[in-house]
Amino acid sequence: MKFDSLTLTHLRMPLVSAFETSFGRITHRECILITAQSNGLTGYGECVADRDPGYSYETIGTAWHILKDFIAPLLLGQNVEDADDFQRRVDGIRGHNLAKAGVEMAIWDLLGKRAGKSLREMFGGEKSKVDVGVSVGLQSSPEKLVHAVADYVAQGYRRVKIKIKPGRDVVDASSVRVAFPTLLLQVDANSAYTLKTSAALKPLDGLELLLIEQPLYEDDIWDHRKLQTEFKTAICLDESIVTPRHARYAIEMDACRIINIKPARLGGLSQGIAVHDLCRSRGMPVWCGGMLETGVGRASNLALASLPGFTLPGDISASERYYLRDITYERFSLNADSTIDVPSAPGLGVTVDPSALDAYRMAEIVLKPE
Ligand code: OSB
Ligand code: MG
Repeated sequence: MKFDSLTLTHLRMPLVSAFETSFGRITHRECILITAQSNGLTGYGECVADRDPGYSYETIGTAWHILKDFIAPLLLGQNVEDADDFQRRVDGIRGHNLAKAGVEMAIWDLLGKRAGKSLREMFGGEKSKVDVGVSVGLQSSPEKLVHAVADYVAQGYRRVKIKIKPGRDVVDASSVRVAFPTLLLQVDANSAYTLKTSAALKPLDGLELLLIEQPLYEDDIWDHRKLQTEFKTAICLDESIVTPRHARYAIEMDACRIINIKPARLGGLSQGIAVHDLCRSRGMPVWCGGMLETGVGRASNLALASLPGFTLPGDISASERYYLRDITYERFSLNADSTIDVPSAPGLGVTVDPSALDAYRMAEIVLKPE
């Protein structure tokens, strides 16, 4: 597959409601849409780096730089066979997984379109619809949080994740648990605790939570092992797992009992599949995380989550939970059984609405072979 051009489009999109985590509050989400042209076909990819280095060290600015100055020159005018070939080419670029993953997604879209197969078919995904939940940000009070959760439950979400941070953990989670005694409920700390301050989380162990996501440092798998021995609730790692090797370390150390797979964090869909395969062979349950993706990234997450090892509901919600107007013509909606359909058209199975790009574009650059 010859790369004729790569277009980077910096988008800034208003969220339906502000999203607050332990690392910050956003009212708009930014991302870089990657458009790859090859032999008359167009492939799309989404780089989920945000404006600020909160979740990841990568930002729109660093991803733009790495994409333009390091990744694009390795691809333009070149024949890239597939995702493995892409990974070999970018192997010399240390880190910057969000940038790499955006391009790999566009490659998969092109490969699927060329073969006339959906990503789900290309991956060997077994499910035509996947179980999903909703991720609810920190609210101004526990009462507001219960209201927000009630609203999502009324919409049909059967699994809810709430964000926590020091001082906003046990009361928040208990309030939701009291209001919804049988709801599938989990919490996400986004690395906001230390081994010392995590003692405050102990009462969570009595709330029948599905899991406690990434309580400690993003670069520390060992201390999560120590914490897991003190909790009967499953610890789940998100930020800590940035390569398939980290997944193996976590499994071998018993650092967690569940892993959140985000292909962006791992550097591409191929790496997400590798972690899925490893976890499946070792009996480690996984689920698909989210990064408030547009319809492009959401299509990609749905295809990945159709693989059989994804046994827990993903952070993949309906389009209307995120954006009044998305950049794809397709909108994803929640089925009555708290599932979302996996796209079946070739590639990602979505089409980008150019007028939406006009509404959200902050900057754009078209890169061509020298
Ligand atoms: O930690 O899972 C996270 C969004 C941005 C950055 C990190 C996270 C999240 C979410 C949102 O929880 C999940 C979604 O896309 O619905
Ligand atoms: Mg998380």
